[in-house]
Amino acid sequence: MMLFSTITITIGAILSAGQYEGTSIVRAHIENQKQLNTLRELGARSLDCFDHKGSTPMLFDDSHIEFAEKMKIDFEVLETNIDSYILKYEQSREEARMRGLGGWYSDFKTWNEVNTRLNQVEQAYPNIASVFTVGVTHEGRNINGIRITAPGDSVGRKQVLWNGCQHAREWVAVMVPMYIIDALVEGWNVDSEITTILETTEIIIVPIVNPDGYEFTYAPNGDRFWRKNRRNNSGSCEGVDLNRNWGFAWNGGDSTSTNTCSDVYVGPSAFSEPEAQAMRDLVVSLPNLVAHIDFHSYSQLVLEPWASSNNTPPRVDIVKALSNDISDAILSVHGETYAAGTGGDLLYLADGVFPDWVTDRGALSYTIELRPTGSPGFDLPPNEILPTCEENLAGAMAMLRFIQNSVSFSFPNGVPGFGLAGEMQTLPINIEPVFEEVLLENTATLHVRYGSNGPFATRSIQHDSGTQYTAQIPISTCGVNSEYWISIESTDGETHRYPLGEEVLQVGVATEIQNWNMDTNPNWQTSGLWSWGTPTGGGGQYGNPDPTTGATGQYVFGYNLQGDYENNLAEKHLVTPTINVSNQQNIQLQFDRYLNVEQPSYDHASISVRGDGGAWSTLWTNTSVIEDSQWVSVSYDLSQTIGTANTVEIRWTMGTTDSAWRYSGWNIDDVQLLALSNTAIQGDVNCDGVVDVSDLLNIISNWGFCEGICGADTVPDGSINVSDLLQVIGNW
Ligand code: 0X9
Ligand code: ZN
Repeated sequence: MMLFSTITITIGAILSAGQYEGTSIVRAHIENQKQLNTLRELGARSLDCFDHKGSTPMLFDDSHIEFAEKMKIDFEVLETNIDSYILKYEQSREEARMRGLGGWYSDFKTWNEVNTRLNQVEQAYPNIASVFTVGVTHEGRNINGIRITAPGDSVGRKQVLWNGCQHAREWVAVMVPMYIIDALVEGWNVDSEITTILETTEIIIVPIVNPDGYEFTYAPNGDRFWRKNRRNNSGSCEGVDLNRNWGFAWNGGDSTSTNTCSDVYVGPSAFSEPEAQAMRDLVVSLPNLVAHIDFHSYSQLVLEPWASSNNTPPRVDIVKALSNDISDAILSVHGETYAAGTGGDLLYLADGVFPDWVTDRGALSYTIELRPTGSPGFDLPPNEILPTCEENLAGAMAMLRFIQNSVSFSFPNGVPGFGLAGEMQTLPINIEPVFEEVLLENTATLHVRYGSNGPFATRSIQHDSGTQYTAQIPISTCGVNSEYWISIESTDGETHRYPLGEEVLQVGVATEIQNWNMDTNPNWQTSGLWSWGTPTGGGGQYGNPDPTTGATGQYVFGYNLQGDYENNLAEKHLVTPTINVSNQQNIQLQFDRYLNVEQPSYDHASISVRGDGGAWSTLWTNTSVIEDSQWVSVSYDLSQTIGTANTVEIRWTMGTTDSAWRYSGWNIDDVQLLALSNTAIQGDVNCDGVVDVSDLLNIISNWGFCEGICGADTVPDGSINVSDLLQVIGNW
């Protein structure tokens, strides 16, 4: 249920006509730092999240156009009538507000509307939410925050800070923190996870750090594209970039300027601005601050520290484990990609930013750039507000979940969906303390059972070195899924568990239908330059060259083992023989891939499948450029595509390709066709489909130690004993 379901209909402020007269939106092609600096000094503003070299949308007035022409900076004019562009956007907002889909989140909200809602939340949930003033701006507005935590003594609880809108025009960065507030208060005593989290954690949210600037972007005589605060610089230009005013690497020269007209003006000194001071003092007042997110828009990124350099941040593995968790959680909601990485890798370096200052104080701190990825930039269509909020709530929850456990568990190769019946599935794990715990490395334990009831057997997890461990998950012989969780103890006597609470991970059971390890030539049908042999490390005009061996052994099937695929290529296929799959269910294709291919506007790589000799259907095709630099294991579910067919053929395709840019193309190895079992019965030791006396007898006749995986070891603890008998009886 949504809070406050009444929809307020307010007509959005419509900018007075003529405000942007003499200004155009252009696409500038900036060749070097000098051109960029000069444009910046002249106050030409970028409509990317930030100005940069290369091709970028910018606001140019006549003086910028004159300068660009003189400096021979290439540009195209995209829009001369900015006022009508803004008017159109205002109309789309007004319509969205009238339609009211998404309730409060149907349209962006002004500073006043945000304050009203904060106060409503406090009134509706006085036990767990309290509004407070973080500080006061140049123009005398309050910067408001809200604290959310379970009733009772909150001293010693972990603290988390989320803020939005250091940058005025990044409107969706206000809506996301508001939505998270709603979800937390509404989840209290309703959602068990949120309730538990609020008992151990105090969450502080400041939706609008820069209310003066924010109001200016709505004001009739304001400026929709305003970024900075509203300091009066006593000259022709106002404002300081709050996200350049922080006292870590302040005015360091990476995307900073001392020109008051610049959008990245650093201010007269570090922390010169009341907004930055207020947020700084808030952070200083949080003794247990463990994690922070500074929300911005746009580009869809989860940015790790440092912003100011390419140095490695403290606790880098943990920093990355959490940013990957956040990015994965976001992706899982609406399929939107928010790449995780550093500013240096994904965006640009920036000095004097909020998260660097927080990182330096020892907390985990990130910048999240919200939707969209590019155009239309800050003017996110109103119907994308709610989905953006939903996916970032998932990201915020991932952060809360992560810090609940003071130990981080991560899986460098991911967690397996299935393993082979009767074999051990190897699972590499990284285990590392997030806070100050010291781990007892030899206490790492796998808790595993077949099926979803009965006791868990314990097996020790091997400690390899440093933070690296390897677990071996037993996969049952009769097709019952394995459920497992992992634990480790620390010197303070605590046990840390993954996943949290009572959750478990599951791995399915697969049996092999066919397996081609490619060590001998399977003589599949080929066309073009497809062939079996040893790859030679050739090619790589773009992307990476071919490998020099298989994933295992020396041989592979590849497209041009000598080098790159050709330009202007028609589709060239590699086709397996017809494989009998009658009576098999849930068929999976798994193989090792080493693929380099240009993005699909130009070149294509794909996999198709057909059942019973019918029409080919595409199982997978590249949706972006692919540049493998190592073998990757991939798997695909065939069951939807082939239904109940009795035979199947699989086909890999290289092409079509366009007339330029060659890549090294497909290499494939260790191709397996597997069937996933879903009919198995727990306790059925001999796999005959019933749990009966024959299973008891089987256990008794195998009584004792079990080497590897044994059918009779139904509680997979490596010994066949009374617990196995009880398991069979329990499932009779
Ligand atoms: O430049 C900024 O302040 C942020 N981007 S925005 O487009 N919203 O202005 C990015 C700050 C963090 N930057 C890096 N980690 N490089
Ligand atoms: Zn920003």
